[in-house]
Parts: sequence; structure tokens; C-alpha cells
Amino acid sequence: MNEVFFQSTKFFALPLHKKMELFRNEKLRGYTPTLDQTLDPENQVQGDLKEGYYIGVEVPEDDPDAKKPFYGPNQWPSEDAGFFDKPEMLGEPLATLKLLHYEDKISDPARGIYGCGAHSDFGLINLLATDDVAGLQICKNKDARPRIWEDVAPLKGGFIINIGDLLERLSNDVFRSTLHRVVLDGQERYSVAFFADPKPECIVECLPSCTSDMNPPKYPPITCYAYMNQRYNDTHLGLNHIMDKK
Ligand SMILES: O=C(O)CCC(=O)C(=O)O
Ligand SMILES: [Fe+2]
Repeated sequence: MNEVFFQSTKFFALPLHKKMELFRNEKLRGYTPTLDQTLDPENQVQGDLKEGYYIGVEVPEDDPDAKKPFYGPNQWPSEDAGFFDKPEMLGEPLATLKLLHYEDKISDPARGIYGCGAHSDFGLINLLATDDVAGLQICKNKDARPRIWEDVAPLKGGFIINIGDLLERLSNDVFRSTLHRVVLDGQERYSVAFFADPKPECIVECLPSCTSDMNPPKYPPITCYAYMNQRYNDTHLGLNHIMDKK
């Protein structure tokens, strides 16, 4: 993991115009600048104070699989793809690595300013590695009001496992997704998230073992692609808005 954090620091240190050349595409690969994603629009007055870099399974342009949604080539910096440019790194399934860099700003929840707004991850499961800067908080009971937020102490070298919303849907709420957010205290912060999701065409519907006459399915079936695409578009700014700022 040290090498991943090293490569991440190197990537985010590139000038903004270089990173914007790799602006995220419809394959969910590339750079997402600060304020581009708003994970909790109802409670935020501005976007998250983080920039990110999405890396997916490397599928060359001429591979028939590159026509499928969410499969395709990565957008590497021209200098060198380096450490991440290894097809075997992510393997076959829909798996996305997102490098994250938070600004050295102070969050102000009362005013709706967050490093990362409250959300649960969209897919099945997320492995999260952080540096040793605090900021991550979880809410164990997302239905309770008011919400109680607890700090998750940073543990360099460890992984935090977050259940995502597709697992909640598949399991008919047996496994609830983890509501979490990042509150910054003025220190710069790096983290690395690895999202493991079903293949895009997978129909996500209640598992037979998670339903009964007394407990009907709570969510209608949906393809992984339709669900992820909706959540991705709901939380990222439109492309035109960002390109105006370039
Ligand atoms: O940076 C963190 O600790 C959390 C990141 C996160 O929640 C996400 O990328 O979904
Ligand atoms: Fe998250």
C-alpha cells in the first residue's frame, strides 16, 4: 500500500491542466476535480473538498469488451502509467480503484461544507485504505434522527470494509450499507478506495434466501449498470459545467 500512496501523491501533484486532460469519461475512468462530486446534495452547499482519480480494469480499445458499459482503456498520465499500468492488477470483474486527495481545508458541517458528504457506496463492497490523518466518520444507524456520527480512527496499513447499496438491495436489507462521510480538520489527506461491483449487465435482485411470504423484496430488480450510472450521474457535476472552468 505504501507504493499506492506514493503513486497517488505523485499523481495529484501534477498541474491541474494535466489532470484535466484525463477528465473522467463515461467508462468511469479518469480524473474528478475538487468540488466535482457532491455525495450528499441535500446537506451540502458545495461539492466535496476532494479530488479523485478512477482506475478500472484495463480493457484495450480494440477488445470487443471495450464496447460494454464501464469497460475500456484507462486514462493514464502521459509521463508514465507506471505502477498502475498492469492489466493483471484489477483482473476481470467490474472493479474500480479511486485515488483520493483532500484539500487542507476545515469542514463545517453546520454550513454544509464537507471533505466528502454523507453517503453509502453504490456497489457491493468497498475496501478503503487511508493515510494517518483522521476525518472518516460513520453513522451506524442511518434511520435514526438525529444521526449519530462516530470517528473511525485512521489505521495506516489497515483496510476499512464498507458494505455498499447493491449488497443491501441483493440481501433485502439483511446487510445494511454503511453511511459515512469525511470531516476535515485542516490537514491534507489521502485515501484509496477499491470498489468491487457485479458485472454491468448483472441483474441485482433480492436473493431467494433473503425473502419470504412475510418479508417480500423491498427493491425492484435493476441492472448494475443502470443503478451505478444513475448514482454516478446524480453525484457528479455535468461535464459542461466542469469544462467551462478549464
Ligand atoms: O476518504 C475516505 O476516507 C472516504 C472515501 C469515500 O467514502 C469514497 O470514496 O466513497
Ligand atoms: Fe464512500
